Amino acid sequence: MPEENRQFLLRLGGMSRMEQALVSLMSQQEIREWVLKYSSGYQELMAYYRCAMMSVETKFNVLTEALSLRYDRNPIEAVRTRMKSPESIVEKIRRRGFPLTVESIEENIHDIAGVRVICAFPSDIYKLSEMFLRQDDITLLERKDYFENPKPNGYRSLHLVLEVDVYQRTGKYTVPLELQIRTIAMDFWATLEHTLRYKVPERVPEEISDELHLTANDISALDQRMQRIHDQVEGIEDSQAHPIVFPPR
Ligand code: 0O2
Repeated sequence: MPEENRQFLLRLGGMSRMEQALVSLMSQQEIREWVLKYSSGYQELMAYYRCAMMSVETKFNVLTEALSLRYDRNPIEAVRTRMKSPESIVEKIRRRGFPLTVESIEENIHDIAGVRVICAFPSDIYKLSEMFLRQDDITLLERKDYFENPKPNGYRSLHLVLEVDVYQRTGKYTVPLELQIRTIAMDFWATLEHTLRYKVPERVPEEISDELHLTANDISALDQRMQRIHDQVEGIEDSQAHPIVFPPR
């Protein structure tokens, strides 16, 4: 483990010399377990993020329930949550040149808590985000529309950096969270690509990167075709719909 990471972990807990000596003998996995178990400042911060994540997940579960009652098709296919791993936090804070402290993590990293919503069609992405942002205990901090403006590698998704109200014993806190909304097809691509390339660009040969880019474009074209089919089906349904008359005649 790089010395910088070790120093960061040391600072998190305010450890005694003996504990520091112990940590210096630990493997990365053991340090990770140590952080999760003992480091109170880090733990407390992570608890706030987990609460924000649970709150947003619940909001989407509530939306799922409401939309299932109201329409034949619920646009929410799946809701997933993830907490950024300590390794990924350290990597991001170092890459961006910020100090490795709990305060700096809190101030500078906004995607520690993440919620991902998967939907069937591109148009669902915008419908859902609009519906969600109407809730008044959510504040939009930043919108990154990689669907409209794909990343150079072909990644497409809508990212919303939010501030979520979290109520604790000592009062109300606002906690940042990243919401990602994408289609099933793009989720399939992004999951594979993330494993292969996003974290270790230097190890992925160019021909694989190029191939991945082409597959992202294919997936986007497929999404557009499915959207057109969906719009046509909806058009047919609308034209055949009979007004519901109460009481039934
Ligand atoms: P994890 O879940 O922590 O392992 P940066 O994080 O510095 O790249 P930024 O602007 O802070 O940039 O964040 P952005 O663009 O919103 O991306 C954050 C997350 O979006 C990533 O988290 C991925 O989950 C996803 N993402 C962004 N770009 C790509 C991409 O090109 N391919 C894939 N598959 N996913 C992407 P982490 O930190 O990578 O993941």
